[in-house]
Amino acid sequence: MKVYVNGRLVAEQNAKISVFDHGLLYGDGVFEGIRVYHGKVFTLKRHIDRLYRSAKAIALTISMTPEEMAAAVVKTCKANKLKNGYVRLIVTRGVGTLGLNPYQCKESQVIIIAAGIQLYPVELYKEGLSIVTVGTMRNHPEAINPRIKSLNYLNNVLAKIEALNSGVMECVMLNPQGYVAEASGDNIFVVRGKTLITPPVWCGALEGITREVVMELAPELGYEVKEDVLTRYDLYTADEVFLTGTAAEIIGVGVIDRRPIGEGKPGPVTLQLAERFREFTRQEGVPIQ
Ligand code: PXG
Repeated sequence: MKVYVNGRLVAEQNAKISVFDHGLLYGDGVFEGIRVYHGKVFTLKRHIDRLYRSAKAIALTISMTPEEMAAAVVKTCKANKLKNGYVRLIVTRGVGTLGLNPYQCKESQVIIIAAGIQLYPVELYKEGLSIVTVGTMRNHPEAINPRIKSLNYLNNVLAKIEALNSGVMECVMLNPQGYVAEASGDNIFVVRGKTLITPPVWCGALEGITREVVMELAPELGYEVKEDVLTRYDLYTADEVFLTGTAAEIIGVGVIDRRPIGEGKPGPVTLQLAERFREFTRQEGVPIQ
């Protein structure tokens, strides 16, 4: 595997960065997870735009333009002959001193890894995911805004630990007001009749790109989409609940807190949206030539 490190494609074993990098020392940086489907980089511009918004939000100046970044992603996919897979794009604050001061960091570091992806087991897409509500609340927006896709994912990691320790793979995270925010690595939707409801990002959700695509495709299929505050009541009483994310795509939730949701397995709306999404992955994307 060839890894992109600051403009150079190097062998995996030579892909190294400094122990003084503030990405390592303080989780000071931003990242993206991007899919490649059928030889095309899926929703690349949206990911690049979000990366630069995340960077701006933490006052990190990326040492290349968005266009150069997009070209570097495509180049890394090409070097690895990636047809279907997953790209991890990381930008750190760079090498600094053993102190918080980010102004000691001279230049951001850019790393691009084009690899395979570990999905949920296929049967879960038919049977439905079991999830639990966890006690670890989503970061307060005025502490670390959940809209920033930063390298500091401890909030999500702690929630994931709670989920795994409860014997399930994902969880519902609530915000400090007790409203539903999102899952540890996915956005969440509720289906009620012909309406899809997802929490607004101010409730503590990442502006997920899969979420955005679902919100665009759903009206074509006759569904109304609303952003609204959700409580656990809304999850427990929903017709269907599903999660969206770059890795998970669209996955139905069968059980939350040991309560069956709807029929206790992915419902017809979730399955229809998942099918439409799969079709969209064949249409959209920047070709890797
Ligand atoms: N919320 C959070 C907190 C996320 O990290 C999503 C929602 C979904 O966003 P997209 O843009 O992917 O639709 C994410 C992103 C992984 C992994 O390897 C997945 C994410 C982040 C980090 C790792 O499974 N999901």
